[in-house]
Parts: sequence; C-alpha cells; structure tokens
Amino acid sequence: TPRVFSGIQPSGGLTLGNYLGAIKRFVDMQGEEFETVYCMVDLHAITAKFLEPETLRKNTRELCAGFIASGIDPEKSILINQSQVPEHAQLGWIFNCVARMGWMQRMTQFKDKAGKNAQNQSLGLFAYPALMAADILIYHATHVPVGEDQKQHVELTRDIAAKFNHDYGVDFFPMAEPVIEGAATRVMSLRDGSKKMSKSDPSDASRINMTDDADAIAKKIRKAKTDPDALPSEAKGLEERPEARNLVNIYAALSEQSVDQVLTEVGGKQFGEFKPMLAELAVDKLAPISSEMARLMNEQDEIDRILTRGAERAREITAPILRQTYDIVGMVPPV
Ligand code: AQP
Repeated sequence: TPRVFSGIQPSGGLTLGNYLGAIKRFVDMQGEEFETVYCMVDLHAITAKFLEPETLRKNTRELCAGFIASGIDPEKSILINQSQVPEHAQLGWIFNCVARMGWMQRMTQFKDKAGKNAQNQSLGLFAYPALMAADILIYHATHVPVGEDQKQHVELTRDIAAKFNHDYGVDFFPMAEPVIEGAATRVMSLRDGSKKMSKSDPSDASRINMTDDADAIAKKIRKAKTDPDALPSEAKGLEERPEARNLVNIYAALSEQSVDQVLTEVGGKQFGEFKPMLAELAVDKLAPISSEMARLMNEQDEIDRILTRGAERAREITAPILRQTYDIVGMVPPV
C-alpha cells in the first residue's frame, strides 16, 4: 500500500488555512487506498522563533486534539509527535550531508521567513527542508498532501532522494509527490489578499483560528477586506480580485463545492449578503471541531497515550529504514 506522510508545526494555534489546505485533506486520504502517517512536527516548530517550553507542549497537544477532532482516527492513521520518533532527526542529519547549500538558498519559504535578516536566523530554519525530506522519506512515503506553499519543499525532497540514490548507487528512496488539491490550497489573509493566512501573522484579525468562537468568526469575516463590486457569476471574474477570490474559495472548500458551483449560487450578490452566508457556513463546520478540541484538551493523558502508541507503531517502520540507510552509507552497526 502506498504511504502518505504529512505534518503540521505546533508553532501556534491551528488556522483555517491549515485545516482546509492540510488537515481536511489528510482526513480524505485516510482509508484502504493508503497507509497514512500524520505528524506534529515539534522539531520544526523551534526553528523560527523562541517558544516557551510550556507553549510548545500546549500547542503540540492542541494540534493533536485538532487532528482528532477534525476526523483523523488514531486507529486508521499513525498519529505522532516528531521528537518521539528519533529516526526523523537521525535521517535528517544524513540529508544535511546530501543537500547542497545552493539548493537551500533557493527555498522561497526561507527567504520569506528570514526577510532581510538571514544572518540572524537559526541554522535549523535554513536546514528545515532537509529535515522535512527526512520526515517523508523515513517512511518511504510517496504521497504528501500539502498546501501550495510547501510544493517547493516536496520537490527538494525528490532532489535529495535522487542524489542519495545516485551517490550510493542504490534505488532506495522513492520519489515523493506533493498532493495539492481542492479549492483552498492557498488560503489568504483576511486583511491582505496577497499574503497567506498564517499562524504567526501578528494580526489575529488576519486569520480564523480553529479555536475561535462563533462571534469571533462572524466578526472577522464581516471585517475581512473586500472590494466594492458584486460577486461575478463565473470563476474568471475573480481573477483580478484576490480578496473576493479568497472568500469564495473558502466557501467552496467548506461546502465541498467547486468555485463555479458556488458562483452559480451567489453570483450577483454583494458582500453585505455573502459575508453572513460565509460566516454561517464557517461556524457550522468549525464549531463542532472546536468544541471537540476543547473536550479533548481536558483529556491530556489520553492525548499523550495516543502519541506514545503512534510513536511505537511508527518506529516499526522507521527503525528498519534508518538501519538500512546507515548500512548503505557505511556506518558500522552495533553487534
Ligand atoms: N494559508 C494556507 N492555505 C493553505 N494551506 C496552508 N498551510 C499553511 N497555511 C496555509 C498548510 O498547512 C500545512 C502545515 O503548515 P505548517 O504548520 O508546517 O507551516 P506553515 O506552512 O508555515 O503554516 P503557517 O500556518 O503559516 O505557520 P507559521 O506561521 O508557523 O509559518 C502545510 O501543508 C501548509 O501547506
């Protein structure tokens, strides 16, 4: 069975972007067709800025609660916390020695996150994509459901696999494919249609958090930036209207329709009418998830047990793959 791997950083609370771009699609891929491994990537979460230890722990458990509340079944999927499966970091080191500086320098996410201040970023932030390649390839995963922003990192994963295979003359690591589907592969900020919705945006009004209550969701949507025109009746009419397109995409993804289907319903309406419809839909879809998350957050021991069990299952896969990798590289094994 082909294997799926994907992860989310516990660097802050979950956003609607993470939900629509990633988690909702993780749920869709669960089933007979794939073996699915989903990960809280806590080792990645400390690359960008200092997190208080208690905050990191809370974020990780909350993310786990978010996964489960959204429909990830810890029986059907392997649900793990990255640091509990040490083979991720161990293979990550090998890949640090396969990837080239020049490849990493081309990564747009590093450039975006570092801005003008590259010299002052952690070495971990620069090496992030090599660890991400290890996260995927330590499972020999071939399918990686991600949002649009992660496409370049999955391509780099293929470059790393190809160079490793070539350098050592083996056919060991598979070529992983990004799976980028649906109407909301890039959810934008509610305040600026040219910026992606992000956990770490300083403005809380720019995003919908999975823990926002109904009033907060309605208020953020009401205040979302838009233009003065009515909605068009075809997707083509959204081309030069990033904010309008974003809200329609969110509506389409939440209601599981295509953008054209949505526009057949709402084309011609003003935002004054469309925004309350979107708010109602968002509250309908998100409220059950956030109340289930809140319930699970009171069951911390249960969450910790799920992650412990997930790590045990994961290591049945990752330990042999690391052993084989070390053998290929030429490390002397213990006797
Ligand atoms: N706005 C988005 N639209 C669609 N997909 C998104 N993803 C993130 N933002 C959007 C997808 O969510 C997954 C997990 O992302 P991540 O936590 O690893 O880091 P990120 O991409 O850097 O997400 P954030 O929310 O912007 O976090 P910070 O602010 O910490 O950097 C990925 O599949 C991503 O594509």
